[in-house]
Amino acid sequence: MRANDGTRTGGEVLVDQLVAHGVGHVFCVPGESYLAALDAFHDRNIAITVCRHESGAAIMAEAVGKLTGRPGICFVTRGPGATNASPGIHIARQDSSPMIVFVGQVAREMRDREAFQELDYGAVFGTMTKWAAEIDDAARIPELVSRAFHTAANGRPGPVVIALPEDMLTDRVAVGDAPAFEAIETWPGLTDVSRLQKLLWAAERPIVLLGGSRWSEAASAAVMRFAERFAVPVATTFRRGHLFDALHPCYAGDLGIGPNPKLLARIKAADLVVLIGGRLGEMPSQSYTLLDVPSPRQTFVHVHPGAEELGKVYRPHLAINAAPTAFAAALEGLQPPAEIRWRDGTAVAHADHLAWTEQPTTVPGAVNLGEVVTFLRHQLAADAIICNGAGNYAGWVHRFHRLRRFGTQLAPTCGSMGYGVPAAVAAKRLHPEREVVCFAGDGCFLMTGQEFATAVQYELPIIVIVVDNGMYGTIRMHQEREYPERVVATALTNPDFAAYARAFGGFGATVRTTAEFAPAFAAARASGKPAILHLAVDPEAITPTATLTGIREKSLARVGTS
Ligand SMILES: Cc1ncc(C[n+]2csc(CCOP(=O)(O)OP(=O)(O)O)c2C)c(N)n1
Ligand SMILES: [Mg+2]
Repeated sequence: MRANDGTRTGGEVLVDQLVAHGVGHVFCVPGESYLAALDAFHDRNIAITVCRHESGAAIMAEAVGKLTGRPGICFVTRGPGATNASPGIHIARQDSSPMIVFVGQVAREMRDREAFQELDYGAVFGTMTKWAAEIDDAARIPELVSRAFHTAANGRPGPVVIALPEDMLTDRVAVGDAPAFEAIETWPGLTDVSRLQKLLWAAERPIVLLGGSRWSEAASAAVMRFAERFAVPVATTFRRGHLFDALHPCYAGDLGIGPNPKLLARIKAADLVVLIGGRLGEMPSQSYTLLDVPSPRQTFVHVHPGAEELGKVYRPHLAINAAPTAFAAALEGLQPPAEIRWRDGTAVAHADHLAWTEQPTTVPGAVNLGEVVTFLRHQLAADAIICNGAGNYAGWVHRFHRLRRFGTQLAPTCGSMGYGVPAAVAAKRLHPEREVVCFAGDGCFLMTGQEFATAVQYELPIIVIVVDNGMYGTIRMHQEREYPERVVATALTNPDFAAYARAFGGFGATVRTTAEFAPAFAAARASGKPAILHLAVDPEAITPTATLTGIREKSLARVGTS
């Protein structure tokens, strides 16, 4: 119960800061270590989602950061709660998503005795976060929480961990709220823009790559207008496909794992590469083989909101420290050359992309995941949100689904399994009016599948497509490549995922042939419940273009001749 003497508990001050900063959703697993903060939510209009595991809560918060560009918030208890949250923190780090994790902490007078579940959060999360701190004085909550929001969202966004000693949260203080935070825009300078103009005018074969965070619908639209005016080909980097309309005439494709070889060749042959927002990390750079490190042969322009990323791996010819939101607006001021020499090449690039993604490949087995994905392409509205985690199954989703709009993709660029289900729960919680479809492998799904219970609890009719090949397929593929026929620890004995869904109170159906998918999907939709469609796929279908046996035989032949 709130007092009326002008004082508030630390917990109340904390929750009031979240209100002040415009937080609408919080994800948590409760703990006795932050009861006073939990209690303060009772009187405030913030939606709380209680989860089944802190990894789910943290991934949901990261997904909110990814979708909205504003810090996603999660609350977890000390020790095991905090360490359970670490996947989400790591994802926020690598995916540059703004997020704040509030963690309970032992009372101040017990610190440094290794009290119950005590951890040194600065030491544990220091290298994974942008900032890890503990609030010792309730009167400083407004200051430090304001800093947490700014730190998480500014420059290259990322995670912040704030530890809350239990007794601090019950202290009473008289202190004012901080004003709402605003992420700081980083604008390109006039000389940056004119130098870019000159480079574009001098180019013969330019290409633009989009990635990273700090985008918006308006920024994505501005880049599309720029692309149109310059007739320049644009590719999106690993799991950032939603930044550009896949059917835009300038779209050259998705630069992810196993991309269109023609796209790779085009980037290698380009004389100007303009990377906006991303880091071009190990996956999109094809293990750092696409551009030379540190000096790309192509003229390389790197636009990034974090100054520390510029020159970190690649030495740019032109480094522009700007957020994509601001940079995209500045693109409106650029003038295309009178004659665009690369126009025809762009048309070819888009045709190559369409050809690569149009028709599902033929694969062994009765369920063709490519056909399932292309079926959904025509079924789902353009604003449907597609979620996935990590595993070979995702290769079909990234290749054959065509993302048309900003904010329709939730996927871990850091390849963390278990991402899809919690991300889907968060997306549906934020956007109940939009359809949310999650793809998960059999391995991926059971890492965080218990959050299906959260979907049931909050009546969130997400549709989860579990692609069951009875194995950690990606690792089996690598195993057959490196150690053919020596299968260790990659086979999985799975439950009946459709029955799992029903046991939780959701809708479940098993799909054994491609033809069974459409009616199962329609029934899932019609049920109005969270749903799992259990796809029994053939383990031989290891990628859209390779079979397990094919990979094994190829590597056996290699071993035999070496
Ligand atoms: C949290 C986590 N643990 C382990 C890995 C290593 N890993 C990458 S893919 C993969 C197997 C994925 O299996 P599944 O979800 O069934 O998809 P499949 O490859 O079979 O399609 C593993 C274990 C990872 N990326 N993330
Ligand atoms: Mg699998």
